[in-house]
Amino acid sequence: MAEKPIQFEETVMGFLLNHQEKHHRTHHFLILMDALISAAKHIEHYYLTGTLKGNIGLSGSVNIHGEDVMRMDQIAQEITIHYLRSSGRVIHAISEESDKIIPISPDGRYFVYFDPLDGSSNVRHGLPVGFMFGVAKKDLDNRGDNHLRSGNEYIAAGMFVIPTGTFTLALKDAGTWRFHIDETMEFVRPTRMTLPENPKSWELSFNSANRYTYSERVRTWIEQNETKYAFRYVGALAADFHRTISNGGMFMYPAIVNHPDPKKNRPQGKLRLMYEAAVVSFICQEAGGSAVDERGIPILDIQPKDPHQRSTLYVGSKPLIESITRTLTLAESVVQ
Ligand code: AFP
Repeated sequence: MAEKPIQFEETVMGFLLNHQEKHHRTHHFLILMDALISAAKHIEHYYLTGTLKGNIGLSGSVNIHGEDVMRMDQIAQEITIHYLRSSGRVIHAISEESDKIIPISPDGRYFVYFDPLDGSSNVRHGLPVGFMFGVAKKDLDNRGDNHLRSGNEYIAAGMFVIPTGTFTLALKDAGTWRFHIDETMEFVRPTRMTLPENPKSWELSFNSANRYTYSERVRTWIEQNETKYAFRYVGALAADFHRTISNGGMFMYPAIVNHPDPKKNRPQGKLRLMYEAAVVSFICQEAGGSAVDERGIPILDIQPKDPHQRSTLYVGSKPLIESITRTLTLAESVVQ
């Protein structure tokens, strides 16, 4: 039987090199991306061997959000900081796992906002988690300008769904691309992603256990629309949103305003703006979708006041975001 010809694929670094050349940009961004990709591969290795190496338990410490930190969260944080430092291209980083802004290289060029291991509740089950990041660039003419960047100022955002070997990357005004890991542990075969226009494949994704804690207008929207679409929820934003990009539809994490235990209300939502909501919103916009918060305000327009600021999130296919925005911005008098 004839030997199957060797399949050669375009690698992510080859793709980025062409992108930089095409736009007459520098090598600095390539070095940063190489660091982020190396971090993701290293994290995936530790995740895959987590059970055998005994790394899937709690670390015994609690993060700024009052959540128990998993041992894997610490490992992913340590790995990411190592690679960002070795790149020499990052001024400071903001991470879900660090209370404070992390100073890295004073003469760096970029700010990096990341969640090293999103979906901690899936870790002990070996289920999909995410490594998510957003990148913004410093204003080279205004060295002192370290202000927190809104999503519209990001130049790139990406998410690795671990341990599936998939990487989704969005580049400012250059689209959203998906890559798959090959036998040489290279991310290859850049595939342009756009949200499917045909509602037949669309899905809704939200924590249905919370639905009675949402506002009346959100509950009404769900009742009026949920029978039209399939429903999927993994509990890790990167994994759930990975599906939304592929099948279309909407992922939402609304405000929790009617919780039987008022202490558990989250009028600002649960997700963090800079390294969760803005990351998926940037990826979604470059794939032809959009994203708003509970006020109907575009997520990418929100100027962060705090590195760990929370945000409500509705992200996905434009017609669904327009529909939920109409409901969210309806005059109070109409809702009653
Ligand atoms: P953890 O990292 O604490 O598991 O939270 C994951 C997350 O930030 C995001 O990935 C999920 O979409 C969302 O929270 C899940 O929250 P619920 O468990 O409240 O549905």
